[in-house]
Amino acid sequence: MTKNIKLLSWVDEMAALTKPESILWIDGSEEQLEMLRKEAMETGELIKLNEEKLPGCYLHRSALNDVARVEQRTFICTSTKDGAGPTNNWMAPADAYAKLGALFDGSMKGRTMYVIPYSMGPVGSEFSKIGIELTDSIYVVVSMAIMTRMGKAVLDQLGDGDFVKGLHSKAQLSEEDRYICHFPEDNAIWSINSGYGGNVLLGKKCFALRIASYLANKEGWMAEHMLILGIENPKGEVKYIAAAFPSACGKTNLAMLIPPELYAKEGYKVWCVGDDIAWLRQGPDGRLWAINPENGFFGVAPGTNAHSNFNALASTKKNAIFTNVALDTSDNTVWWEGMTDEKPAHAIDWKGNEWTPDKFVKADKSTYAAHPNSRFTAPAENCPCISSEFNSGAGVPISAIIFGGRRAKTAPLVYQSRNWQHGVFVGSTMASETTAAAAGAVGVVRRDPMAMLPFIGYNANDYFAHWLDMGKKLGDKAPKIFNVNWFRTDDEGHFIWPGFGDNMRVLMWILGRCDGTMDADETAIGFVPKAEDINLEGLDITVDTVKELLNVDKELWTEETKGIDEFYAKMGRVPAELQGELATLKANLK
Ligand code: GTP
Ligand code: SPV
Ligand code: MN
Repeated sequence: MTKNIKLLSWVDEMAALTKPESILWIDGSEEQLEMLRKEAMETGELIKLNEEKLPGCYLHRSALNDVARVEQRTFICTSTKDGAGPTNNWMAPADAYAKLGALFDGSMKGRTMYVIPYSMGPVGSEFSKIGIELTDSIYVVVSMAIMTRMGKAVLDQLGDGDFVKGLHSKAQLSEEDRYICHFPEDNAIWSINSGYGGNVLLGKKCFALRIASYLANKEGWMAEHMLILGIENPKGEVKYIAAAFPSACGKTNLAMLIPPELYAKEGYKVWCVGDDIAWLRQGPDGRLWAINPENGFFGVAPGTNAHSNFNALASTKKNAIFTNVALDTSDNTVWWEGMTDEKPAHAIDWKGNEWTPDKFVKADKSTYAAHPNSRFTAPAENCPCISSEFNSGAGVPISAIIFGGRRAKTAPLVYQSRNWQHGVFVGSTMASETTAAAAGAVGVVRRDPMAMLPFIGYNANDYFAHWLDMGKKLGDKAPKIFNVNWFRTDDEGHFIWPGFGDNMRVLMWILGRCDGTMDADETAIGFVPKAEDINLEGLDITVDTVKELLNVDKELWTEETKGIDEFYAKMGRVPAELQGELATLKANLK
């Protein structure tokens, strides 16, 4: 399929190491994928679902100990420790190659090695980059067929060019020997002993964020953990917004939101360009333009329902793969907590055990039928609100950048930074409660700068400096920067803001700020809306509640600056401009 000497010799070298029984080049054809699905059904790796209700859909169950990203076992292997910086685990490249080389040695014995050529971004776009993933997992092949543009067309586009070298083996799925290693200086990724999405679909977090952010710093663009959406007004004009929220904090939901009645009846529409990753660069007009490098959604299943996210649910109705959700045995379909109020009478839970509703205890997630980080892999083309620009190689121009996280207190519903530099400060100091998307404790507040803490592929101090540089390059054409928090809770721990589709009310204020039609009050932390300017038509929420949601509590924020002090101290060499912003914040709070 290719004459690319570098590619052919690298595949030979990796095959000599992993010793597969055979090698299969993935051409992307439906026949080949169908053959692989059949094989995976025979081994139980994939379970075929109800062909009438969920045509072309499959269920996959991962190993019980392999259900999320493993940040403790994820490494950036740069030649110096400073290259990886204070936020990453580091191994010297030679040590990592030696350690993982021993694990990869013979790891594909008796198995087939699949060679997957894939493009992040539309094939041939100026933004796009090509990767090759070698894997011994059919689940990875069929998932990459959804998540990326892949196959023969990509090899043709590659010619004798360069590519990101990704090597993955399930090996024995052993937890102690699980490693996700990135070699930014070699354009390479080695992942072993996992079968979970974020660890093994190497085009996603490993390439499109960790390797890409390293490249972006060198080449003057940005790779970010951001959704991209377009809001079309009744005149047919579309404004684009990019938003960075940590894992399981609402990107997929916001990206596909359905406008509330008050906007829908006026003719407003929302279009999804991407739900997880954005590659951004300055366009010929001086503005910041973005593409979504992916071709599908790897979305959180629990909580997704016809009301909370109709478009995401609709996207999963054909040619999708479900991972670690429950199997409803009455009709061979899938179910997860929060999909319907009524639970299935009988199901097989994500662990493969019999499950009935009487087993369910709300406070105990181990009794849930679906894993809290169960996911669907769905083609973007299934999404009812997919943007007409989704396949555009030129991308879309970004008017606003939004940061946000899960904060029970402190962060108001929305505020605007005073300028780009202040916005970078806001992003760099973001904090959020941890979620089930990564192994470890859930609900602990941690700093997660730009929602990129687990994904910055180089020194985070340099990453901040790069953000500042981008602002200087963009000048007055730079997007305005905002921060949102959908997750403020009352004293009983209930979310105060209705969220989901109603977040559009906040986006409308944001767009109003971008075109200069919306007023604001200046506070210590930036500009907040006048409560009356958040449209509450059709909601049973009072302006007073909104005032409460927008309140900037000086005591809490003074506490917050202490947390930021600590974080910046740990970071070591945060750019002086951001230190200056911190000093300004402290002065404002006095
Ligand atoms: P990753 O795929 O891990 O990057 O997650 P994501 O950022 O795309 O998050 P997603 O949209 O899948 O939402 C994760 C969880 O947050 C789900 O349980 C949602 O139901 C919940 N959620 C999303 N938006 C809102 C909101 O506006 N309000 C509230 N209260 N919950 C929300
Ligand atoms: C995330 O955790 O941010 C995800 C899922 O989008 S994963 O692909 O596992 O990273
Ligand atoms: Mn994500």
